[in-house]
Amino acid sequence: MNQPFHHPIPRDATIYVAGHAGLAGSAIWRHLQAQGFTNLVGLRSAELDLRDPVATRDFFAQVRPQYVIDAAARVGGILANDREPAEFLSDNLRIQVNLIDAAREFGVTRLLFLGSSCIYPRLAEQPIKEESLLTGPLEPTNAAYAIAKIAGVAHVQAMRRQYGCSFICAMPTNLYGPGDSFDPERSHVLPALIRRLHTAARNGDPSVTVWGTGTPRREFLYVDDLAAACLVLLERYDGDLPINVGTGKDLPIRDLVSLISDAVGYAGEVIYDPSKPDGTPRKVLDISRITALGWKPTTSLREGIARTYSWFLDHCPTRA
Ligand code: GFB
Repeated sequence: MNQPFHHPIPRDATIYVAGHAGLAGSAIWRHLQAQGFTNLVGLRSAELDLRDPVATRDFFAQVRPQYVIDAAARVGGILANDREPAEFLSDNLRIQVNLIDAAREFGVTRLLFLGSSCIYPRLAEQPIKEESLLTGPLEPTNAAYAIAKIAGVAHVQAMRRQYGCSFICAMPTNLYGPGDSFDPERSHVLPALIRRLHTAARNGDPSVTVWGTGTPRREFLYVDDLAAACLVLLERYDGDLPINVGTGKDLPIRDLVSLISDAVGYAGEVIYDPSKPDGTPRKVLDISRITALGWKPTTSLREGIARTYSWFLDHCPTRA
């Protein structure tokens, strides 16, 4: 029988959080600090462009991180992914290749690569198990991003097989929370709707437009729950399969609209715009593997939306 993997990380270990200023990275940073880690390293993209192999290698040679969490990526919602496939493919491939190669070269003890649930086939059996990877065609609106992330998984698996690196992958579902992008065109659906419905409520608009048909189903994970999952995986998991991180529960976009309308106090009409893409019809993860490791999500969608809305009110211009 396999022994459970148990690798407590010393609290003074040098941990590099790539992408520490982003939605996922900033939550991971907060969680590691709260757990007593004292030697965290993070650089903004203006200080270190991870698309540059020489700069990335120089950084590893100088800082010698012992642990690496790769939360650095070009990300965006359905429209940004659909309109800019070249950058979503190229930037993400370059960032992850440079990080994973440097981590191997400089003897990083453990690396966690973050992917996305969009790596799975568009019509994968639901809830989606990790084994579904590469069993069918991808959703076209985010195929470029997905292919980059699948290459990252393959790279990590190759490093494990060829060099014995103790590197692993996690596949989070759609994330949201404090620090998200609320850009009306480029962001993901949850922050986009917080902003749009908030603005409509404040202006007393009689109607708002929501993209697509409202029927696709999505799963949403509060980003602080992802952060806790990352530490659990680094300390308790060492295998080839990417591990799903989600809630295991999904809902139609129409129901998300209702929840957000309640949170921001919008009572007007909602008009659906089918000229905008729906994307994949359903995407909900099977989370039995990570729950067996002792992690589970703790933030309900209603609570997470309330916290995210509060963050939005404190940080984003309300004249939007
Ligand atoms: O979050 P989202 O952009 O990405 O969109 P995906 C989810 C659903 O929300 C789609 C609808 O069915 C959209 O039509 N939607 C409604 C909206 N109104 C809006 C709006 O104002 N903005 C946005 N963005 N959507 C992403 C991938 O797919 O999932 C990324 O594109 C990434 O690569 C992410 O993997 C996790 O869930 O469709």
